[in-house]
Amino acid sequence: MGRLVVVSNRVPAAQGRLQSAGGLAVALRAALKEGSCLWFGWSGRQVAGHDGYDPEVSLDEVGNVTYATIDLTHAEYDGFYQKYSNGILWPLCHYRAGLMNYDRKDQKIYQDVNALFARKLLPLLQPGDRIWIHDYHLFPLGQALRDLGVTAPIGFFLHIPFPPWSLMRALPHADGLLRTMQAYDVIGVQTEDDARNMNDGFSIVGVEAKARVFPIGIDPENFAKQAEEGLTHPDVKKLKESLSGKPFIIGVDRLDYSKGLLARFKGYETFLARYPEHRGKVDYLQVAPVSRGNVPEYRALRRDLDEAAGRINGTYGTYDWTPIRYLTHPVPRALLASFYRLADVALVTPLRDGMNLVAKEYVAAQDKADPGVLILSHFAGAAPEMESALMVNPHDADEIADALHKALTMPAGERRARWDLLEPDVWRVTAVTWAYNFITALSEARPA
Ligand code: GDG
Repeated sequence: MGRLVVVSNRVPAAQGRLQSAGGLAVALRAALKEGSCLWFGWSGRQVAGHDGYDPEVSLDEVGNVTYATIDLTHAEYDGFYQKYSNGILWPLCHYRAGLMNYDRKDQKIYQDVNALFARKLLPLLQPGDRIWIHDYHLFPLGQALRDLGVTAPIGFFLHIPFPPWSLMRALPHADGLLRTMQAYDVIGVQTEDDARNMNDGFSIVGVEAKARVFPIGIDPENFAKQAEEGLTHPDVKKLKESLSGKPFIIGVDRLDYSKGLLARFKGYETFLARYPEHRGKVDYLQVAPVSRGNVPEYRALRRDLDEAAGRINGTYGTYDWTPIRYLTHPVPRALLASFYRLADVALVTPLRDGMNLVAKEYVAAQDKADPGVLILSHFAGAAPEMESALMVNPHDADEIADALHKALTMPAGERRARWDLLEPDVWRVTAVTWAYNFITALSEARPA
């Protein structure tokens, strides 16, 4: 069996290599467990750079995985990562063309960095390799590798939604972007909607390619274990004591406009206004670690959220009760699972989301004798698998308010019945099955 070569924009930093750090690392851990693997990408470091600057590849071997990373110049980081990937492709793929800040020169840098990735990866490749490329930062990387003569099987997985062609074509040269995807032997997306949208795009533009659905999941066993074991952690006990027996609502999202945080705060505010009996009798913790803080839209969102949290706390708070506990810094992973377990309700209300792993983590973390209630947006990629949650339209503050009231007053029998329907899928569709299914499809599509 040849090597698996994973390419993603970010590669876990040295200190995170042994443990699973972020979402992608967790999901890929299973795939990287066997055989020998190479993981290639950006180091996370920016350097000054100059004309003719050519980054060195730095190599680090940990167990069976070789991590190969390159630095980017400030100009590459700005044009490729901040502007084109996060300021254009991200909003567009989340159906927010109005937030797109398009500039032709950033597209050029995006293509150049993809070509740079291909050039730096090429000498590291070996016969028998299968290459698996991840996410919107690297749409054209497969084509860039083919242009250099790579004949290995190459697969691409898109972690975020893919919009209908009528919207996608707002991106100048979107047809060219789709055309580069002919380079892939397997193209994976999260949901049937995404596959339909992408395949419609392919057929309109006349591209011979086909997207298939490979929904991502979590490691439920590990997460359930962490949730239970963490209950004895002093910080988890402190949180529990601070609740003084009150029911507890949790939200956990990167501070991103796709997550619907502002609409969620409005929903909570409406809930406090329309259901005064819950005032002072419930606690809501929103964990929203700042992300992409240099992109203007993210800075504006943070200001809006600060203002909304302040307004809600100022309006409904009392000297001994704060309606929203709002954190813009991350909570350690070891605590998070137990926080979910303590929570009677989880609010997962993105306006658009590729999948949303938080919804699955919350379900996995529950005590099966006394599970909490998941409130889930129709627009999360997880929605089709999780329809036994309380489903809401995140744009409708009254619907969120009603769902909160319903969740907080739901009889234990109904909570258990809903959770019993949600839990099996979280165990059936996992990070392991996702990686296994994709890699199997890649091996079948073009035997290495
Ligand atoms: C993209 C797609 C798709 C969050 N806050 C903290 C923290 N987290 C962890 C969560 C979860 C992960 O980060 C977030 O995953 P999501 O799936 O919810 O969202 P994105 O980051 O937007 O991920 C998404 C995913 O890729 C996978 O394909 O599902 O749709 O947008 O694991 O628990 N972790 C810690 N502290 C925090 O404060 N430790």
